[in-house]
Amino acid sequence: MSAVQSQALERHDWSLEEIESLLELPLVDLLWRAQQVHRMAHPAGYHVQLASLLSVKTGGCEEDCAYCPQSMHHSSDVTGQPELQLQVDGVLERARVARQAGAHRFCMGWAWREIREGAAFEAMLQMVSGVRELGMEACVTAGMLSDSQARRLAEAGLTSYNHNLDTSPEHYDQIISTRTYQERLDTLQRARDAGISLCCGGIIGMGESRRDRASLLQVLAGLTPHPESVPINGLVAVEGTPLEGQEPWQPLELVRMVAVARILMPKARVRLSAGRERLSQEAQILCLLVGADSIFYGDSLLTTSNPAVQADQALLAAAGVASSLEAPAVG
Ligand code: SAM
Ligand code: DTB
Ligand code: SF4
Repeated sequence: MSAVQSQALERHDWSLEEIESLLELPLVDLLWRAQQVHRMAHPAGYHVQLASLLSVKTGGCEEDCAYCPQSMHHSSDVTGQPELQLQVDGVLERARVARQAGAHRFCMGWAWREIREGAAFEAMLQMVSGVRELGMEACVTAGMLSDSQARRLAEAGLTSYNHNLDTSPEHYDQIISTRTYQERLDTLQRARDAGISLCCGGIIGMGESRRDRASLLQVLAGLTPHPESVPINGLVAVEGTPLEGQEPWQPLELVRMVAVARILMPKARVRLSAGRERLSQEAQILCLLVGADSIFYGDSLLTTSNPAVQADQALLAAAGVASSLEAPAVG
């Protein structure tokens, strides 16, 4: 692809109407368009990145995100789990096991409103540099951060900071009251300014409309540059959260969301994230077909379960798609 073609693909000025009409295309037309963009932006063909997740600090979070089982505001709060916050070697051992199983990226989560200074942050920095020394990409998700924390994470070698917008600006106050949309955007900018790549996406199935989904995608595609990774989550409706009784999302709605994310952000890594246990192998293959090029890999997400490693190996084999299995350097 020429530089001119590539620039033409990367727009930041999509209107809400344009995005909404993409989301509403007849499915066969949407599949075709998304595949064309994907193939043009990835001429080397399909390659799925495997990212493993570990919850380093679980539960007891001050934020009130309605979907999250780790919020202290909900009866689902999962505190009391053994904590890994200061166990650098233990975390790195988990990263080594994930690499052995074929993971290319290791993502670590802290159920924090914002990163705190002190021993746990020093340990986080060591975990990041240790994961990088294993030859893996390192991603952290830990809430808001300051400029100096972002700089220190960058110095430790952090590849990517995950901070999701979760939903549209319009639907946001139905979901979270303890932190603003603007604070999320500011956090993303701080990570970006420190030279860390961004992992930023959202969740479907939280009572939002198609227009809300379009609006979330508009904000994501409006970021310059586009986020390097865009996780698309389907709500895992956990008992004890305010969203436990939410009507289940439709698998084809997730396919549509992935497809439009791919069309709007041709080069981003679009990660098929939470909710895969609700998708058949065939629905997951549709997601790959329309441009999902990463999955969370390993039996668990942060506090909920994820398809087994063997099932994912069977999925990639059935789809005929290469993974980043051979990619990590040995270190
Ligand atoms: N506390 C940090 C934060 O909020 O950025 C990091 C951890 S938080 C659990 C990371 C992301 O996981 C959330 O932004 C949300 O998009 C996703 N998530 C959490 N619970 C979920 C659920 N039940 N279903 C789908 N996605 C979920
Ligand atoms: C993302 O977008 N999804 C992941 C990761 N980034 C951190 C987390 C999903 C969490 C699902 C609910 C749980 O397991 O607690
Ligand atoms: Fe959960 Fe993160 Fe929200 Fe805390 S900030 S409640 S960990 S999603």
